[in-house]
Amino acid sequence: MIKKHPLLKHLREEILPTVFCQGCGGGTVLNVYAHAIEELKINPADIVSVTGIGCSSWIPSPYYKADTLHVLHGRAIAFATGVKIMKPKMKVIVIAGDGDIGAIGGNHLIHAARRNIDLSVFLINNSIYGMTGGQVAPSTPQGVPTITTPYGNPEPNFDFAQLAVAAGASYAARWTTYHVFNLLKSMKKAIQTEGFSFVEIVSQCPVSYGKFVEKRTATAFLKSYKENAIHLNKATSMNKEDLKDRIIIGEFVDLKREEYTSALRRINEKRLQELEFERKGC
Ligand SMILES: Cc1ncc(C[n+]2csc(CCOP(=O)(O)OP(=O)(O)O)c2C)c(N)n1
Ligand code: SF4
Ligand SMILES: [Mg+2]
Repeated sequence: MIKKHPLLKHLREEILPTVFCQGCGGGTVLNVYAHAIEELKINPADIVSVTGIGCSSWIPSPYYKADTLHVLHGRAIAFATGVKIMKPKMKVIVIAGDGDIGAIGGNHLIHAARRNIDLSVFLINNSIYGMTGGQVAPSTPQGVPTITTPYGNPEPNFDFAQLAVAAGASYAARWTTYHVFNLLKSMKKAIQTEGFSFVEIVSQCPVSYGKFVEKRTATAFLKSYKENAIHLNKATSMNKEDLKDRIIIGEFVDLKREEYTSALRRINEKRLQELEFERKGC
């Protein structure tokens, strides 16, 4: 008898195999995510996954077996905020693409980090709009030609991890699909953080980026992540020129400050006490 993989229970087995293209980083992220939930011994019934539209959105919906909100492109964090306020005990986890969270949804990202609402946000950064065929994204490196920037992208790209730090995240890290063990540790830490946590996952899209934009196989992507990644501790003593084309990996922030829904509860309780005081006429 063929033994079933123990992590298959985390997936909607009836719709496997996934629709990810061969070599897509989405499968690796799904694998690491299932390991994180398993190792943390979290009951998937206590998770609400929220996502928008894009290939990366398939990781939580439909493949990961938990209650899921698959919402409008760019609005995952906004819906997740509503879920967290109404269901503060649930683990609310947002997994979506760089276009979804960092372009159309960028405003929700910075304000959720500023509020320090207890969400875990995993942004899959494949440097492109993968699902729609390779349009430029705010994460596409400057100079790279895409379908919508055939003469080279004129815009500098966002540093999402640093953006989350500047906006007020309690935890922020960046890894790649090559650094799976570091990624696993960070995902677990993010899920356990009481406050806004953010993990940027640099991932390969061998089809929309690798084929149309810059010819590169999945293996070549992983090799480049291995060779070009540099740990934050080392990067801080290097100059801008030496850091060109390097991927800075590591944990950018890990701190504790008051979480948004706790602050709301604190204010509500105080107001209720005042009303009670007024009602008694004292
Ligand atoms: C409001 C809205 N605008 C645009 C689209 C079209 N659209 C669907 S997915 C997508 C981009 C996906 O890119 P990303 O979020 O990076 O995910 P990926 O496919 O790369 O994983 C776009 C522009 C849409 N569905 N809704
Ligand atoms: S188009 Fe790119 S991101 Fe989408 S499934 Fe294929 S390889 Fe993955
Ligand atoms: Mg993308």
